[in-house]
Amino acid sequence: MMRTTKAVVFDLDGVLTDTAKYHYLAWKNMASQIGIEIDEEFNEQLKGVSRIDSLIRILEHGNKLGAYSSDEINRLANEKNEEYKVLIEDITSADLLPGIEAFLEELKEAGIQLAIGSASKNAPVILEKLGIRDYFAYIVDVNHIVNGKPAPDIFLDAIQGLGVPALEAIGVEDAEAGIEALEKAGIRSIGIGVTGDVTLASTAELRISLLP
Ligand code: B16
Ligand code: MG
Repeated sequence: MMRTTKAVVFDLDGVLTDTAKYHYLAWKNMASQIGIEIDEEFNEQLKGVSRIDSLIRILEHGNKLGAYSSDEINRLANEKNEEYKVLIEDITSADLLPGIEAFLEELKEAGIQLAIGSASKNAPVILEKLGIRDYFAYIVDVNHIVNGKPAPDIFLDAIQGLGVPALEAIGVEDAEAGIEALEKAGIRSIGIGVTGDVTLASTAELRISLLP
């Protein structure tokens, strides 16, 4: 059977590497400084969600959204990001999630185009640290994207960047917001630990044979 998939768009955090634990730690510390406690269950809602939107959800959770001006919100988000950057400083290729390197190799050999559709402004730096930057023909620059996940914009930009129609692409995501964004973009999904068109428990199960 002919494979119709010409492109794979990867989410980063939670798919290529587990930076979610560092996002959580940095948010938890920042939130507790302003008297808001968050736990791992609440943190699930922040996965795939942009930096500012994550902070807004935290402030809402603590009933403090009205207490901060937009300047203060930007300052708090910056503070969190400074701590996050320290936490990710020592990331190396040893931090790739299981099976990722083999899957990227398999896709490259098959001539499938690869892009990154991450909500993270830190994505380029993290890809360099992981040593996999060169696999990707296109990396979405979220600085130019107005609506983050669950809006489809990030993934629409990714396939446009590759020049591949939605029907010939598939996205790999670990967050509900990301699966919803793919759905709205008309792109099929592989969910890692989350329900997608194909659902996997772990990145170790990623194989080119799963692609339509
Ligand atoms: P940054 P993904 C997302 O990355 C994370 O899941 C989310 O927790 C984070 O808030 C967001 O990136 C923004 O990250 O603060 O580095 O710009 O899962 O879309 O790769
Ligand atoms: Mg993710």
